[in-house]
Amino acid sequence: MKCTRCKAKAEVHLRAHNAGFCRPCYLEYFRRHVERAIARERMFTPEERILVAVSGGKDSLALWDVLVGLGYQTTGLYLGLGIGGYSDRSRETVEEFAAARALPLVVRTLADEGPGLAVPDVAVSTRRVPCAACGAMKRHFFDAAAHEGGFDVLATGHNLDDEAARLLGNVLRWQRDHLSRQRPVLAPSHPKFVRKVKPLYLLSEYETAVYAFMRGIPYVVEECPNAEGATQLLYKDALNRLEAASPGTKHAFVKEFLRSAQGLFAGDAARDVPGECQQCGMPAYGALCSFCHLVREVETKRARRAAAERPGA
Ligand code: Q46
Ligand code: ZN
Repeated sequence: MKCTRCKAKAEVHLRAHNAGFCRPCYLEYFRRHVERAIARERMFTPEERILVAVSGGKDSLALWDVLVGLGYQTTGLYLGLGIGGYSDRSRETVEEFAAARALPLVVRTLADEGPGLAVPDVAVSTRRVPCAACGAMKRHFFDAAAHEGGFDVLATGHNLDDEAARLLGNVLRWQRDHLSRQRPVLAPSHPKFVRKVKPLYLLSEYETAVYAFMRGIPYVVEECPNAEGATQLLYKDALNRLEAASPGTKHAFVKEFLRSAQGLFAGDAARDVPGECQQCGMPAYGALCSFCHLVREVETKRARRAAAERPGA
């Protein structure tokens, strides 16, 4: 196959777009695609400061790389989840990426926060599934870091496969409140929140992997061990089968939802105006935000367990 742009020998074939690209043209295609998404959705401007949440995986590092290449002002944010060797390797990868390019990086480690909040420990203490505990803590630390650092925007590396799987899950259960927030740009609902954006929302996992490979970005290939068996993977698998039979399905699913249906749910989000958490001051829908609730639960349950284990108890 020949490159769709320059007619040289193609190195990558994108069935969903019925296009092929040589290496330089592919990198150009990817950059332009991100640039157009940023402009079309008014995600941010060159004057704004962007905090990029990086996990060490291909998507977030490809995003950071492409934003730097496009000249945006970026800072990376890495949150150490405390998930054994997986977290150690992710942190190393992110630190090496930032150091090699002299990019600013903020690192927070859950094990060092509050009473010690490594994901596996919090999951055991609160009898939650690890991903539920992890999700609540990630949201809190991302929001808090963006607010404390005075950033304008928080960018994440969610790609088309993530968005399609999330959409499928939301549609299967008709979760109107989730559908109302499923957008590539989320305006802040409180002065302490910042705008949240997903510049890769229409680029597939395959496309970001090819970009990372062609740019020579070392990334952590292994998935978080807790991802195994997650419902999200089941949806991704189903969508991959549909995509194989009918290329372009994922793209159409997400794009058409945003174009024709997402607005129908927008009213569901209008009521969501949070107050402030009495503990940490971040936005909250009750007296405490869900993160501070979680921390309190960890403290109470650990204290109870310690008391029960004391000799003579
Ligand atoms: S939520 Fe769950 Fe992820 Fe957290 S515990 Fe791992 S799989 S990292 S996206
Ligand atoms: Zn709080």
